[in-house]
Amino acid sequence: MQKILIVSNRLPLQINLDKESISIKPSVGGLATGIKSIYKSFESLWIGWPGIVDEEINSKVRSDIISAIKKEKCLPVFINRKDMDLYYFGFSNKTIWPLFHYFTQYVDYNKDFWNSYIQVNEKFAEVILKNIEGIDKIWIHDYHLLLLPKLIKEKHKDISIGFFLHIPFPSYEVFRILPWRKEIIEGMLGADLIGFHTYDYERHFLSCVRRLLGREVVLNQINLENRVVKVDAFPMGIDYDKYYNSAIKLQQKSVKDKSKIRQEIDKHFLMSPERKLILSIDRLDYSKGISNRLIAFEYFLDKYPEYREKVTLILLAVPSRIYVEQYMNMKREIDELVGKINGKYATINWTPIWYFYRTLSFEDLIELYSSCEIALITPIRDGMNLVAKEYIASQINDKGVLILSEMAGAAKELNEAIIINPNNKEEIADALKEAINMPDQEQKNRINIMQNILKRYSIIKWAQDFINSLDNVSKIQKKYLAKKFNKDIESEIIKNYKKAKARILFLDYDGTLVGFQTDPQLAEPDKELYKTLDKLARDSKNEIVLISGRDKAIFGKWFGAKNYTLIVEHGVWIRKPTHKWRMVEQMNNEWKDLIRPSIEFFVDRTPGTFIEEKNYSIAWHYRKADHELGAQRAIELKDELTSLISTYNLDILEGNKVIEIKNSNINKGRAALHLIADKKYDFILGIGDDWTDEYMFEELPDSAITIKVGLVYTSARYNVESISGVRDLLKKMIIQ
Ligand code: ADQ
Repeated sequence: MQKILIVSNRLPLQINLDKESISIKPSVGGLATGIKSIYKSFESLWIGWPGIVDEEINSKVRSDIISAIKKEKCLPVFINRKDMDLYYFGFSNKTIWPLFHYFTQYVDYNKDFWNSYIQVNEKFAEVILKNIEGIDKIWIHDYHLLLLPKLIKEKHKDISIGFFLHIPFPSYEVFRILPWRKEIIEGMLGADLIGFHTYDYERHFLSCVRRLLGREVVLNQINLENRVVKVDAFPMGIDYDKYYNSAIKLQQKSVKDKSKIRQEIDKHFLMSPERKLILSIDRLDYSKGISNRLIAFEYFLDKYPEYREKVTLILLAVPSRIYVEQYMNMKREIDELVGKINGKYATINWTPIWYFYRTLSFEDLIELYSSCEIALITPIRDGMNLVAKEYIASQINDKGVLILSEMAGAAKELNEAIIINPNNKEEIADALKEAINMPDQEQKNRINIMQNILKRYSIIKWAQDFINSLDNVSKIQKKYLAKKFNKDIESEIIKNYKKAKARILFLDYDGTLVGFQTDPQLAEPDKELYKTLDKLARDSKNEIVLISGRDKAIFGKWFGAKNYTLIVEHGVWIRKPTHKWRMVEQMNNEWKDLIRPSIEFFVDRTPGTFIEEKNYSIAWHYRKADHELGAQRAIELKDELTSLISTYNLDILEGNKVIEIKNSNINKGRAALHLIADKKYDFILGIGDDWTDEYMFEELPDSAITIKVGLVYTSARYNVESISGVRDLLKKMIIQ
């Protein structure tokens, strides 16, 4: 059975120390439920902080805790009070939390916080590494452990690592503010699969990878030197059946068995049957927009006085991070706002807001969910917001209206809610009016659609989906590994090379034999390269072909006097040693005048890009442009050229940071075929690094050895990691 390690800041259990005896209560939170569902297929271990700082326990209690939680398949990472202050209350909650929720004014950039964050992440890594034997997968959770994936990957590159972020990932413009932004992104990239709640967070992250690290991103795949990383959205669900069934069970209870809160609510309905209850539940956090909600509620009572005494807002706030200054201030502000609104509108028979500041039992929570006609959930930013989903799951009578902030991840799935902007009090007030007056049939339709969505993508499905995707990434990586160049493949090639009587070597130039330069004119061949190619070309059994997108002039200058065959402009021109340039096939280039103005327009709008005009093609280079803007404009340009392309029988070639438009009957594949048609070769080698070389890999006969430089999708037989790998292989051939 495979073994999986789950890692989160907190272990999913509550430890109670009574004098010296220990009792443990497993947590029933959503995450724990989802994870449990994958335990059927895995042996598992959960690593995290047990919830007690070192200073509160002596060594005996410590070892008792270790053995007690071992029975729950958990392993502790012990943290002292100082680190808890700096790493948890500090960097996690005073730096990352506000920044990732766009509260940049609250961000504390404190070097001590950062140092402790590194240390605690290293501490987690240490515990994991000590227990890594037999582990196949690791699933790391949330913003407290952003550096951990890299720390593990560095030591164990074969272990599959997944990372899931439970909070938003902010846009590049916000994320870039962080002094340690690169370290954070690099830390996350240690994972093989990175999951977010929504596509927006995913694209923000990919944009940061592109802009901060200049990494190549293809769709949702990041190509690192030796590995691909997948990024995807997995909207976290809830244990739907648990909420729905509990609501049914509670409804069926006899009057005497009903909870205190239920009896209070029943009394309320008895006295004022027409009055509607509006529910607001959150952890007390500035990201949840509680003050905005209260201000909007006050505005609603002002704008629509006819609803006074017809509604009651139940405001339930769960104490959270109570010693952090902003949280204390916020608590004070909310207390005052509630007091002000109640003071302003209350009557003898009516209190506009019932305010609770406490944690509730699961049963009471369900009672509240199922007895409130409206849920008002208005976070300023929220990764997902499970309360919204739990409210919907608890509506067993096909009634209930959800008013939800568009800034909550859940809004992406729950389209049937009334979606509002939490900063627009008029919109919230109108949404309340709409909710109060929503016909029963419409409520039913909306609730049913949302319940179906939540039923389908439950927390269980979420966890399984994540793990399946992690397995798929491993498969993709293994596919690359199977093709990855190694000593055995190399000796096989050299063996065949030695045996062969007529050999032809097709070698792309930029990105294959030499590295990329921001100015293409600077990528001149070096002495060592000349030496290698000359030696190969000297062997009478060899034909060396440099096959490139470059133009005649530059290749003529660099290699004109050499004993190599040159194919340029992706196969337009060919020049055999000592011969003149000739065209591989006849073609016209009248279309260029039509295409050029469109490309010039892109050059004007995209700083750092330029046009390279070749005889039979036009290329638009964006290597020097801002990474993301360049990639974006490349997509736009391709889009714009689509109709011209089909009219004039043209092709768009996507090279490495270059888009080239050319006649469709020109490509490196056709040119290569042209050459091998002349003679019977028993050793054919093709090496290249970009999409233009794929034509060559595809057209060359099956017996050819085709090699792609870089670990990306390819139709070549092998991948070699870098240019130096290519040069090494060529040098080994000379020695034979
Ligand atoms: P949170 O910010 O904690 O989670 P949320 O997703 O709403 O926010 O989860 C809160 C949980 O607490 C819910 O399961 C709810 O039932 C429970 N709860 C709320 N009030 C309670 C009360 N008074 N008593 C007892 N329980 C109460 C973070 C991110 C979210 C993301 C989750 C999961 O900030 O955006 O949805 O993680 O990834």
